[in-house]
Amino acid sequence: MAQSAVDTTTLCLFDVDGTLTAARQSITPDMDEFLQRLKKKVRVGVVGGSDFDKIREQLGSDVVEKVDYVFAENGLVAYKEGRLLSVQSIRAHLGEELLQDFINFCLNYMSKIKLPKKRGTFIEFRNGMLNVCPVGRSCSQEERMEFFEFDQKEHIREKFVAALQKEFRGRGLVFSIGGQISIDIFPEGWDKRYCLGLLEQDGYETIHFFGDKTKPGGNDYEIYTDPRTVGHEVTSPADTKRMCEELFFK
Ligand code: M1P
Repeated sequence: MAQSAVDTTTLCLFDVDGTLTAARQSITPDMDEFLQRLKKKVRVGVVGGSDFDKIREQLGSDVVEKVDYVFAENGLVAYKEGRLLSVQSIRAHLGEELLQDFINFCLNYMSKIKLPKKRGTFIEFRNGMLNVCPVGRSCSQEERMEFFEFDQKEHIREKFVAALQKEFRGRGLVFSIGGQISIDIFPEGWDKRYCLGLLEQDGYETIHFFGDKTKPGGNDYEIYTDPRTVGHEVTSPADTKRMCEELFFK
């Protein structure tokens, strides 16, 4: 039986944590196989807030071969068809003065919070964003969950974001709560919509976006509501698969 051709006018773009995988976990074999099946129907890409190493950890070291696009750090590090397309630098964009003001403020603020646990790597300096983490990125999975639950009760990150918004008003920065333990910081316009600019030259007729943090303040909100995408809100990887089955396999 003849196989139907890939629809190259349609792109499905997936958030990673909570959409293709559980938060910071590896993709399941079932979901991995599903993406390969989907790739025979339409073009497939991923857009994560995390850096490229974390996306590879979660989706596989061959992720750039497995999907058509990998947009790490919201697309600030971009791969297309297995090759590096572009890299943006927050260091050059913001300049040392603002960077140091920001880092100093965060370290000072975090030094005054008492948490159930504190570990190491409180600020992760990435290509296109800074990731600030009160518990410390080197925490264990157990300590991560402990902080996450504590944060839901005490609103540690929401209060931190409010303080950052007050301190850095008018200085062109955005603060986004994307995952369980940290806050992403990047220049205005460098949210997940950044990758849509890179896709413009490829002339897709339809770009479907699937994400779980689609409410205001979530790191999928801007791309989910952008007129250039058809946004789909999902609740888990299983829900993402179910929705795609409905859209592309029925
Ligand atoms: O993909 C969502 C977020 O994943 C991680 O968040 P956390 O470690 O807080 O769960 C981070 O990589 C973050 O940058 C990213 O937005």
